[in-house]
Amino acid sequence: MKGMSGAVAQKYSNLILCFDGSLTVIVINRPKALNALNADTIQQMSDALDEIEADPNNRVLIITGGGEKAFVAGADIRELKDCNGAAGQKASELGQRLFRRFETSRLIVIAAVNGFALGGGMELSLACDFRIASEMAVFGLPEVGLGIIPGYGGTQRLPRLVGRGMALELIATGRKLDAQTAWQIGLVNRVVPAAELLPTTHALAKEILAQAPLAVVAAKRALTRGTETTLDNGLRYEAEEFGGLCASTDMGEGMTAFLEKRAPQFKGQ
Ligand code: CO8
Repeated sequence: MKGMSGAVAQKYSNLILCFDGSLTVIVINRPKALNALNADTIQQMSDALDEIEADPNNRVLIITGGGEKAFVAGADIRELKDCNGAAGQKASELGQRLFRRFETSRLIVIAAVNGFALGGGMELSLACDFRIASEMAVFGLPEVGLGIIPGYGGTQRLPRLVGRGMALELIATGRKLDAQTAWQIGLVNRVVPAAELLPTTHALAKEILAQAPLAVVAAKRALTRGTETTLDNGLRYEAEEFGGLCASTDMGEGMTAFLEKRAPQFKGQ
C-alpha cells in the first residue's frame, strides 16, 4: 500500500489491513464502487475491528479509502434501492452499531479522508475520533436527494460537531463541501496535500502512541461519555478517570521521568 509500512493482511475481500507496531490502518478497498459500503463491507469492518481490538498492543486505528478518488462514496446505492421499510431500518441499525463501536472503542480512531466522503462515508468519518483531510477530499450528505436521510448517525453527530444550524443546512441541501470549507466549519482537524495525508496521519498516530496508553484511553472515554451527558456528570467521569490513573505505574514513571529529565518508558500499566 502506497505510503504505508508494516505487515499487510488481505484476508478480507473489501479491506486491506496494515499493521505497524501499535498502529493499524484499515483501507476500505472497493475502488470500482468508490468504496461504497455494502453489507459485506460493513460485516468485514466489524470482523476486522474485533480482530484489532483483541490484541491489546493495538492502540491507534487509521481508516482510509483505497484508490485515488474516494474515501467512501456512501452506502451502496445498488443494495439500498431494494430496501423496504423494515429492511431499511435494520440496515441503518447495522451500520450505526458498527460506527458506534469506533466511537466507544479504546482505540483512537482517525479518519484519513483521501477523496469523496459522501453519505455513509461522511458519516463513517464523523464516528471517528477526528478527521484529517487531503486537499482532494469532498464531504457531503446527499441523502435527501435520494429520498432518504443520513442513516448511519449523520443527523446526530453532525450537529454535535458543527452546530444545529450548519448541520441542518448541509443535510437539507445535500450540498458538497471542499476540504478547506470542511476545515473552516470545524469538520476536519487539518487539510494537507494528498501526498502528505498518510505521512501526516501516521505522524499524528505516533505522537499519540508516545503518550501513556492508559491515560489516552481514559481521555477518550472521559470525552466520549462527557459530551453525551450533563457537565456535572462529565466532571464526575473526569475525576473518576483521573483517580484511576493516579493508581497507575505509568503515572509514577511519567512524573519521575519528567523530574529526571529523561523520556518516559510507559508500560500501559
Ligand atoms: N453506491 C454504489 N455505487 C456507487 C456509489 C454508491 N454510493 N458511488 C459511486 N458508485 C459507483 C458508480 O455507480 C460507478 O459505478 P459504474 O462504473 O459501475 O457505473 C462508480 O462507482 C464510479 O462512480 P461515478 O462514475 O459516478 O464517478 P464520478 O467521478 O462521475 O462521480 C461521485 C463520483 C460524485 C462520488 C458519484 O459517484 C456519486 O455521486 N456517488 C454517489 C454519492 C451518494 O449519493 N452517496 C450517498 C449514498 S446513500 C448513503 O450513503 C446513505 C447512508 C445511510 C444508509 C443507512 C442504511 C443502509
